[in-house]
Amino acid sequence: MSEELIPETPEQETEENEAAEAIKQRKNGLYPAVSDELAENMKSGWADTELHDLQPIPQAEHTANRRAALSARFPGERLVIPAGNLRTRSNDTEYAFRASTEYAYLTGDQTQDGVLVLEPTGGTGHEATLYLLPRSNRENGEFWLDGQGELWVGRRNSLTEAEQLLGIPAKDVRELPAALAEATGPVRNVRGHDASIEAALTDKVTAERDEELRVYLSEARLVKDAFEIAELQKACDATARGFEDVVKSLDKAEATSERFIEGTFFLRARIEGNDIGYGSICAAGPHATTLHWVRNDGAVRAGELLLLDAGVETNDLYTADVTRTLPINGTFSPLQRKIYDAVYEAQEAGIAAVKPGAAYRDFHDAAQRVLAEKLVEWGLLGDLSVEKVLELGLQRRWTLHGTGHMLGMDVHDCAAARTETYVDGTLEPGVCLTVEPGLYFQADDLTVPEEYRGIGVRIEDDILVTEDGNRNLSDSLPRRADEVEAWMARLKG
Ligand SMILES: [Mn+2]
Repeated sequence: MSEELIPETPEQETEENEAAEAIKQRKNGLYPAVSDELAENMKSGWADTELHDLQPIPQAEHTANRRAALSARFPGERLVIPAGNLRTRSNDTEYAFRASTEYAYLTGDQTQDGVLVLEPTGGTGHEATLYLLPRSNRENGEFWLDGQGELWVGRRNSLTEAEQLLGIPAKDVRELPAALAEATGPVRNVRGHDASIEAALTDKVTAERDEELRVYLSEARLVKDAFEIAELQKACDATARGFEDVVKSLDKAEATSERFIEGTFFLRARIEGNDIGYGSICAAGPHATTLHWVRNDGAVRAGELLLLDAGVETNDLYTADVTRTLPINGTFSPLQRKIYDAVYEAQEAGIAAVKPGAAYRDFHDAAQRVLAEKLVEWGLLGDLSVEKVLELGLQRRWTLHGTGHMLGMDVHDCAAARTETYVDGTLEPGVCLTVEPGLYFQADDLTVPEEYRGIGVRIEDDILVTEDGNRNLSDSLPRRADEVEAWMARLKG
């Protein structure tokens, strides 16, 4: 990549302080030190590329419903939901931008620095306005001299185009701080995304009230609408293809490292979606016992297992979260298979407990019970009964984590929801969660037979609660041991 254009210094007599002044002025939006002729030349000769009569994005009717629900919850209050800003990676390079979940959920837009404002209208209801950076000004040089000018970063939608696409009136985001400063009445802001908005609102908001907004937006996403369910299915389907890509290239991973697996899956995520929804866990051999192994720099060896936990995030920012544990050479050893079958059985019990009216905790309890039974059966817990093991939670030395979580735009979705609506809540149609039991025997665990050490198995699927039970959105990937082996044999050819 190239650097931002630095205005040339006109003559030798330019002093250092003049250069500093020039840079300061540029930062103020003025662009000196290019010749008058060039500046004049760059103003004109550009075609009008305004697009007309754009159709609304497919999500527009759903985002309108979501805003209406939000409006009903906070009548008479001004609500401010920022997309967030670019974050510096190093010097003048930034991380890839990913709009805040709250903003994208309510607008279908993903523009950096965008802000959704819901203005209360009299007694009930709100008027939504989207504050965005408009197209670059060509008269003042912003277009080609500013690092965020369209010449550098690409064409933006005009405000009129954004209005048509998103179904929300749009204004220049540079007007927003002053508008917020002038505004009176109660305000709530989603914190943590846009420091300039927080600064503008600092005297008008409270942490408690802002938190209520954040909690509402988390709980609103507990039940997915039809658009969201279709997106999650899309994410799972793309993820399944990514897993197939990995199996097909396992020989190359064996010749290099886990990084080949990470890169292979990432390629699929970028082709079919926006990104990976979280750092891929590409854990071969004993790395499978490290729950969040994302260094992915280890060796991939035949005879060991690969635990791959990865998910494609769609272009509308819904992510899958799928794990398969695969024998790298295509065939489970007897001990690997014994442990794998136990986890499979636990997952089956967990999935069976996902249905409308069930307590959220049920699927976790069902899976933990199966795992505890297996650990007792294998003699790893002495003479203790399964009931006693579960009562004391002793199985957790090897099961380690909860059996699942809500899934959606965030991989750990709805994380701000209150305990009573999430962990202590009841499942209903439209809820989507992961069921992902595992068993992990650390390489240095002296309490298990030596041959267990360094084996980690997790199987994770994305389960939608339906009217009469559930649907496994990721069931295009095999789970049963013999089916996994047959699938791998076919793909490895
Ligand atoms: Mn998960």
